[in-house]
Amino acid sequence: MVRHKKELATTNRPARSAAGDSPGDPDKLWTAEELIELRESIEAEGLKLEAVEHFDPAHWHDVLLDGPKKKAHWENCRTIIRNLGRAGIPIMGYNFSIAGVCGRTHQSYARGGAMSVGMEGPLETPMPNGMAWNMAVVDENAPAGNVPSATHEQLWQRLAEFLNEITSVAEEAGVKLALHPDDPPLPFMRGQPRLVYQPQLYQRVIDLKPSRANAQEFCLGSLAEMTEGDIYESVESYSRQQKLSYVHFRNVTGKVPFYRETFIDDGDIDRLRVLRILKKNNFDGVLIPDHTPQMSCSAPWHAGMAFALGYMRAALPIIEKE
Ligand SMILES: [Mn+2]
Repeated sequence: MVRHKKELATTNRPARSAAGDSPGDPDKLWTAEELIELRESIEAEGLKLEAVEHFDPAHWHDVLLDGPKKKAHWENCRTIIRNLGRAGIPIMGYNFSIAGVCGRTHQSYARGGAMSVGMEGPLETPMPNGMAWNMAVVDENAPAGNVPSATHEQLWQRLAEFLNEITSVAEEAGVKLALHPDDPPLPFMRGQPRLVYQPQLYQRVIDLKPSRANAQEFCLGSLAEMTEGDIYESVESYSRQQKLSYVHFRNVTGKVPFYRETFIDDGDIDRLRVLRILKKNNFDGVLIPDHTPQMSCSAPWHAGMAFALGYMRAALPIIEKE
């Protein structure tokens, strides 16, 4: 395997907060007014706001960690979901993960030496106390030491409790809870269990809480990185069940723990085949690029996203005319 030397400048990704990967204010939940303002600012540009992606770890970390603030954090989630509903935003994306997105490497993996994300083997470093969802500090007063390893059954129990506490509120609010699969999808990361690290585990989530509000943030990249299953069968099965709320439309080569994120036209996934399955099953939600390799120019992240969006804009009419 060729080793590359360049490192990704994290500032290339404007979606992050100025403070980097830090949680927000634990006492300041997103208000309906703020969310309405956000939606209206997007509509003023002739666009529609379809989803908010992820709770802030500051607002719900003890739901994931089964910590002492769990009940208050369920209430935070209910409040945020109600506020989304009031603001007319129909989808809340989330990733039910203790360790979060972690353990990837950033190097010039993609075509033309474009900076991209990959994996060079599993990350075994334990999670220090006070950390949740790969955010450095959710509890500044945490004692020294590491977060004890949970089991898969404990993690599923936490999800079951969460869905039991939240789903009826989401139904009333007209908001779908859209679960992202694990990124990267290994059974454990940093000594913590992962939830959806094989395609069939998504079915377990659906069956755990039958509800129109229990839906998927369907990440093609993470699903293709999984060691079992077939990406087209996954798209077929879950889109036929009408469980896709929106799709992360991206491409990869390889599988965990050794894979590379590629340009949309350059990986293992046959994009048009995926689009044809979605069309057959009447998927009418949003496709977004999620993330892409970054091009060498003054706006690396934006150029990569523009390339993916251009590809998608060209592909959709081809599929629609068939
Ligand atoms: Mn994704």
